[in-house]
Amino acid sequence: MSTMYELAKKKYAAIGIDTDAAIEQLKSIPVSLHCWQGDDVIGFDHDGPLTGGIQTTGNYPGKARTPAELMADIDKVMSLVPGKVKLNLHACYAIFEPGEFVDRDKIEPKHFEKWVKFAKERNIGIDFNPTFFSHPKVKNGLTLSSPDAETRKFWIEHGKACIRISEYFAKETGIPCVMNIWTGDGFKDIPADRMGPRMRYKESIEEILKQPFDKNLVKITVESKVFGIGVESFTSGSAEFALSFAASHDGVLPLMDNGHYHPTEVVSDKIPALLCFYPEIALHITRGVRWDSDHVVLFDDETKEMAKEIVRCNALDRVFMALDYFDASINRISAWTVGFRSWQKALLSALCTPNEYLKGLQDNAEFTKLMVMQEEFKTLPFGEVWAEYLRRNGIADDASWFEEIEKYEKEVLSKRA
Ligand SMILES: [Mn+2]
Repeated sequence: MSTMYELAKKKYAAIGIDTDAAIEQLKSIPVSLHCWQGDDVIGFDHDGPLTGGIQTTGNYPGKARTPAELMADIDKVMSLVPGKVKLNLHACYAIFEPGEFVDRDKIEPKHFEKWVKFAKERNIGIDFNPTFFSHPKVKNGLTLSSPDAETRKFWIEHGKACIRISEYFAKETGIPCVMNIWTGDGFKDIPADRMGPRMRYKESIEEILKQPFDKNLVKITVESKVFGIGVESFTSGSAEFALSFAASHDGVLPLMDNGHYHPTEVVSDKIPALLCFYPEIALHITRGVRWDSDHVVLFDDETKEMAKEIVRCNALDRVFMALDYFDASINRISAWTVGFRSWQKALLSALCTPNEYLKGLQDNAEFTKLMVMQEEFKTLPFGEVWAEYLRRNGIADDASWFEEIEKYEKEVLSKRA
C-alpha cells in the first residue's frame, strides 16, 4: 500500500471515515454505461438522422459503425474505468442478420442475443430503452401522444416488445433490467391543447404496461424532460406528468435526468424529496450546459452533490444510476471514460464525507461550524483515496489511461474512415 494512501487514510480516520470500507463498498455498486456515446445515438436499425429533440454536435473521427466496433469500444472503456459496469442499450441497437430488417413494433429477444452474450461473458447486467425517435413513424413529432391512433398503436407495440426484451435480459443475466420510457413528443410553439397529448401519453403507457412481466425482473421508469431542440414550448412528458404517472402506477419508478430541468433547478435537491415517497427511483446522470442536456459528466459541484444525497440518504440500493450524454466533438472513448470515472469519483467522495457529523451540526443549528467544516473537508487528500481505489480495481493510478486512448485512436479508430 502506498505511503501517501496510508497518510490519507489516517486523516480520514480522524474524522470517522474508514476509506478501506468506502473503497470496498463502491466496488459493488452498479452504474449503467450508455452504449449510445459510441456512435452518436444512431444505432443499427435505420439509416436516418437523429431526431426527437436531441442532437449530437461534432464530427470527431472514429465513431463505431457496427456492433463489433461498438462492443470493442465498450471493452476499451471498461478496461479504463474502476467499479461495476452495467450495460445500457437502446432498442435501435438491435442486431439483425445480414439482409434482415424488423421494425420496432416487432423486435424480439433474438435481435439482442449478441448483446446478451457480450454481457454474460463480462458478467454484467443490461438496462434497456425503447427508442421512440429517429424513425419514420414519429408523426409530426409525436409517438405515444399522437392524435393518430395508428401511430400510437405502433409505438405501444414497440413498448410492449421492449418489455419482453427487458425480461429476457433479466432472466439471461440474472440481474434486473431497468426499462426507461422517454419520448421526445412535444411542440415547437405554443400549443392549443396541452391536456389532450398528455392524456393520450398516459393511456398509451398504460397500454404498454398491459404486457405481463415480472416486476422483480423489469423495473419500468418514466423520464421527464422540460424541452428539447424543436420542442421548445411543450413536452408531453413534463416533470409533473412523469412524477404523477409513477406515483399512481404500481411498479413504475420516476427517472430524473439532471439535464432535463430548468437550468437553475438541481436534481440533488429532488433526490431526497422523491426518496420520501418512492421505494426506488432512477437517475440519468449528465451535465446540462445552457440549452444542452448532454455534455460529458465531470467531477463538478452538482455531480458531487447528487452523489452525496444518494449516500447520505442511505439509498445506494434504492437509486438506479445510469449515465446519459453524448459528445461527438471529442474522442468518444475518452468522453465515456471521463464521465464514468467522474461519477465514480463523486460516489467515492460522498462515501468519504462524514455525513452523520455534518447532519448533527445542522440539527444543532450550528450553521457557522457547518459551513466551516464543509469547506475544510473539501481539501482532504481525496486524490490519494481515489488513486488507491483505482489500484484496487487493477486500473492505473495516474493519467496514463489517456495514453491508452491515444494508442487506440491511432491503431483502431483512425482506420474507421
Ligand atoms: Mn436521459
